[in-house]
Amino acid sequence: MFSKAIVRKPGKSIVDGLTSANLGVPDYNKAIKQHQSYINALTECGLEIIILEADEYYPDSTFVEDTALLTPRCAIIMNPGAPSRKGEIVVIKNVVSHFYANIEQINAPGTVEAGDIMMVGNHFYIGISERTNAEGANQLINILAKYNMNGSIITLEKVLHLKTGVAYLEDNCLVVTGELSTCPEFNNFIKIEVPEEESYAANCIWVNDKVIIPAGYPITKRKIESRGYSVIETDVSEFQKVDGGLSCLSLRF
Ligand code: CIR
Repeated sequence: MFSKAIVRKPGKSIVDGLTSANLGVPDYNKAIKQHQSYINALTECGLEIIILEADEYYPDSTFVEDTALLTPRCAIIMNPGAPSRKGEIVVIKNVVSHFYANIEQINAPGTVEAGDIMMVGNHFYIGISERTNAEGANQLINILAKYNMNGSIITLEKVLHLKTGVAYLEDNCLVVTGELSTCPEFNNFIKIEVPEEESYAANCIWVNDKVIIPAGYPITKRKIESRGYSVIETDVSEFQKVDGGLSCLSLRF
């Protein structure tokens, strides 16, 4: 169960966020409203929300999930692979230090963005992507071992981050799409398959027995509900325009 989440408001500079999405430029005012609705959804799941002010210098800084891994035993500050995002960790480390005594760090030449990390109990799946390299993944596995946790590597071909295509809903159940549907590492899980046309909805989050999914993906919603989860929909279309998934907008712990 989670009790808190850290989020960061989008800045006007979100229009300059890194993207390959081809969905147009985010509307700042709409993004602010959607961000508030996202906070409301997390609150509905019983979380206390720590809201950080926007930082215009970092267009992608609303995607806080990529900057740290918050486990029950330690916090690990990332070294983002995207050069324009490296500085985002300064504020996050400071905030996280209010909640964690054990703080670790991924160091260059290792890079990891935590959108590439999926927690399944004490095990962490780590995607090797354009943002996360093998050196970073190995540093992470060594840090996890110090705290009696472990990790394994999945090499990604197409998705931006591991969690772009897979989410863990607890109870041995995964939501999967695209290249992650056929990944042998996931053979022993129950899988909810997201069809290609709804692939964006594979990035959803389990929060205290509820599942928050992006609005507008009825097939995925029905499939998740039919496994007994209560689903909350929230519109994150402005964040999708800069390749942001729903999970990236918060650090849950
Ligand atoms: C980026 O490319 O870094 C941002 N525009 C989007 C980050 C999305 N994060 C995630 O999927 N974990």
